[in-house]
Order: sequence, then C-alpha cells, then structure tokens
Amino acid sequence: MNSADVCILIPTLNEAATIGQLITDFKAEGFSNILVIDGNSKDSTKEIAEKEGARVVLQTGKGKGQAMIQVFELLESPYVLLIDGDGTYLAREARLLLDPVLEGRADHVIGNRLFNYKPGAFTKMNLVGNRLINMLFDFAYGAHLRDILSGYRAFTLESIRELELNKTGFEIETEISVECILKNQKVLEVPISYLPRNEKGATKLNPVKDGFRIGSTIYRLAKVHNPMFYFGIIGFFFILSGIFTGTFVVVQWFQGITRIPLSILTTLLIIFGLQMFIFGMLSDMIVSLHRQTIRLIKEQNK
Ligand SMILES: Nc1nc2c(ncn2[C@@H]2O[C@H](COP(=O)(O)OP(=O)(O)O)[C@@H](O)[C@H]2O)c(=O)[nH]1
Ligand SMILES: [Mg+2]
Repeated sequence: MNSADVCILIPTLNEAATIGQLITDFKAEGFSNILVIDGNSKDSTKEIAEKEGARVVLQTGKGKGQAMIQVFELLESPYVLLIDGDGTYLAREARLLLDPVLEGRADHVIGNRLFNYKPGAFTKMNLVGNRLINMLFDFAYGAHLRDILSGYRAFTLESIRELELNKTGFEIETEISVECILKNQKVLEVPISYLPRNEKGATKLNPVKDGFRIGSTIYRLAKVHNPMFYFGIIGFFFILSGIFTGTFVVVQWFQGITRIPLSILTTLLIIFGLQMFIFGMLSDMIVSLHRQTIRLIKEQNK
C-alpha cells in the first residue's frame, strides 16, 4: 500500500485535548496525508493540528454533517479513512478498516464498536439507543449492519462520490449508511476497539435530541427505499386506532347504545389505514421498476 493514497479525514469541534495525539499516532503508522475539517473550534484544535502537520480546513456552516459534505468535495486521494477527533478510536487499527477497501473487497467499511468497547465508552443510554437504531435500520432496509453510527469508517473515493448527502448534523452517519445501501455498495463491518472520551472533551451529541433525529432520518429516508415500511407504519397506526374505537362502538351497541359519529370515525380510520397499505404496495412497485431501469441503464453503460 502506498500510504499517500489514503487521506485520513478528521472532523473536529473543540478537540484540543486529543487531536494532537491522534495525528501523531497516524504519522507513526506511516500516514502523512491528514485532513482536519474544523467547525471553528473555540480552543486551540486548529493550531495544534497544523503544528502536527495536518492540513486544516475550516467549515463554512454548522454541524458534523455539513463539515463532512463540504470536505468530501475536496478529496482527491483514492482511499479515505474517516475518524472522530475525540481519541475514542485507535490509529493502529487503521489497517483493519483499510485492508478490505484496498483489496477491493469492499467499497465502504464500518468499524463496529459494539464488539470491544472499554468500560465507560458507552453510557447505558448510548448502548440501548444504538441497539434500537440499528434494529430500526435493519427493519427498514433489510441490511444486517450492527453499528451504523460508528465514526470510524473507510471508503473508496468512488463510493464517496456516489453518495447524495443532505444531513447537516449527527444524522450524517445514518445518511451515509442508507446511501451506501441504496447505491448497492459493498459494505463491510469489522470489529474495532472503542475507548471512553477524554474527560477534558465533552461529547457534542445530545442522546435524546440527536437519537430522535437519527431515528426519524431512518424512517424518512425509507420512503424511497422501502415504501411499504414507510406507509405501512402510518397505516398500522390508523387501523389500530380504528380497531380501538370500533371495539368501543360494538361493545356499546351490545349494551343498547348506538354511537353514530364514532362509527363514522371508525370507518374513516380503517379506510384511511388500508389506503396507506395500498399506497405502500403501489410505491413498492414503482421503486422496483425504477431499480430495474437503473440496472438496465448501468448494464448498457458498461
Ligand atoms: N467540523 C465539525 N466537527 C464536529 C461537529 N460536531 C462534532 N464534531 C466532531 O465530530 C466527531 C464526533 O462528535 P462527538 O461529539 O464525539 O460525537 P459522538 O462520538 O457521537 O459522541 C468529533 O471529532 C467532534 O469533534 C461540528 O459541528 N463540526
Ligand atoms: Mg465521539
């Protein structure tokens, strides 16, 4: 491997406590092409990174997602290793992620943190949230990934170029994972270590707010990949409410009370719910026809 072919990409926001060591570690591993995309840190992150020999680009907007979308445009190296600047991932495990892309076995490799995490690396809430999000992802996209939110990932440049990304915040990892699946890329997960954050640097992720955003991103992006899932969930809730009010109407009717407005509501709820399922089926058909067309176009262009 020619290590100059690999760009080490590090998004940072106030990571002065860890960024220096991380860059030193990568240099010790033989990597010299190190690019930091900094979110206008208030501390000395930028100065430290420059002193250690990294190229630093300042992000023009806000959020980790915006930073990554901006910097993806600047990449030129054929291989990219993305890593958080908070010192929770190990530079010496770089080869675990890079080898599969270098050998052409994968377009995108995700470092799976859930195999070997050190005590304190995840809070209970993080672990539960991560499990739920990965389960939802599996259910919506039928892709058995275990750790879609990992911050340690390797890509080929081509795979990055294919991704259509819009999310500016912490939903970016979700969107990357979804896009890789939609674009039929070869995605592989490898087990990596995960360390607790340095006590000097606090996480910027709010588990409740960002967790909710990530969950709703998975759901909303499923509209074009698995419409049956998207519309089915809406339908399911309407039918469930219909069954609820309907049961009440029937029970009351046996007691000699007729509830006309509620009966009408029940009918509407159930009809609307069923329509959502039909909508899901139709959309599914459109999506599979579209996929077929894309496949044909790709084959023609080969
Ligand atoms: N450029 C940039 N980097 C960010 C921003 N927010 C977070 N980061 C960096 O993204 C990485 C992951 O963020 P972190 O707070 O550790 O999230 P966690 O790993 O999910 O707890 C860290 O290196 C942060 O410094 C941002 O708005 N802009
Ligand atoms: Mg982190």
